[in-house]
Amino acid sequence: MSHASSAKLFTPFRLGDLELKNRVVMAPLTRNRANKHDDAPNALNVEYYRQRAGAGLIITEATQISQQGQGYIWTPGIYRDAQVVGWKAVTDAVHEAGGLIFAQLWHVGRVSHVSLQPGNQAPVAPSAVLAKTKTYIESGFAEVSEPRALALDEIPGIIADFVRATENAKAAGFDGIELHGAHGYLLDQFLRDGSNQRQDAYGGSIENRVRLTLEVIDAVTRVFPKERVGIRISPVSPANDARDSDPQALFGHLVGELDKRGIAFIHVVEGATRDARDYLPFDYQALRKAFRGAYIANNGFTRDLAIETVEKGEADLIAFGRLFIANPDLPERLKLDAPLNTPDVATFYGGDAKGYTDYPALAPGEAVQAAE
Ligand code: 8OZ
Repeated sequence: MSHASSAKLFTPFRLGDLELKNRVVMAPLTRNRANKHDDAPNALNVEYYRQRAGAGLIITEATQISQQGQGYIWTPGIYRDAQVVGWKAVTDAVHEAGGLIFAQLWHVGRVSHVSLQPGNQAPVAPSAVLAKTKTYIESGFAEVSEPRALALDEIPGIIADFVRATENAKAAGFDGIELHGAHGYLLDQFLRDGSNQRQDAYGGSIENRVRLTLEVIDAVTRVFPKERVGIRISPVSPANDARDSDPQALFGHLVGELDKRGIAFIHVVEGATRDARDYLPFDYQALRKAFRGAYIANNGFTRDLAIETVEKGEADLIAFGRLFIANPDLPERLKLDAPLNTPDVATFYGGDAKGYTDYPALAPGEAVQAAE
């Protein structure tokens, strides 16, 4: 097994019509540093993404498709003109630095707080079931608010918001989009029987619970070609109180339907988010085998495990989160087996350049040393 810089992880990968320069993906990472007045990306965010353009592919932090879709303070949006302008500066910088970047499109559903919602209304969800989870608002951590169930005639509006966000992503120069179908947010809430108690066409059977996600996929692939659309899922993660009685059957069915649609990738958070990879038994390779597009694996990968997983063909691409926070030049460091900077948890969410754009890349001398 090759653990050298010649490992497959460091070789190019063809994702649809795009050529990724390596198989190291920057995972979506919530950093809460958008403009405070309009949730638009700013010059600091441009610098952060530009520094990380050595990734084979960057997936942006989760980006709300509407104000209703926002669940945390100072996360960026992609529904207003100023936000599109802000994102255009990000994509320009990444492209100039030789990178590729997809926008992660997000509706939080019930994981929100009235203070973030239009008119301080209740957050929306498949069903009026409160999630046992916290969010953070201007004053700090807070329990999420009681949600209300979306009416059947509101669902086309949710799909329309995803479509508008996708049009905006295209206008902002993104190479594609990833739907946030993970971590107990709106699409995941519809998927799972722990949060979806609807009795209409969007609830009940697995076929009904996957309906919204597939309708969104069908709608956004009329804006971006299917080769430029992916989705993130987290089959067993308990993040944000996500629960389902049979994740293997649910996600097996979903991935089969995604395969028929020919989208670019599934991005799978294996295990519990930011926690154990073997949190619950689940056959991830069954999903990989059911899907002809690319498989991006994520969650707690080390250099060795990433190299091995790609070498064995168990994933095409590996997404790194926390290591990319602390190491702007992560692919180069991994390739050289150079030392890694340690991420500082205290500066993950919110703040300024500290813990955001001030992690050092390897100096040329260090790179030479590491290579020896
Ligand atoms: C950490 C903090 C807030 C949000 C996710 C978008 O878990 C998030 C998120 C992560 O997908």
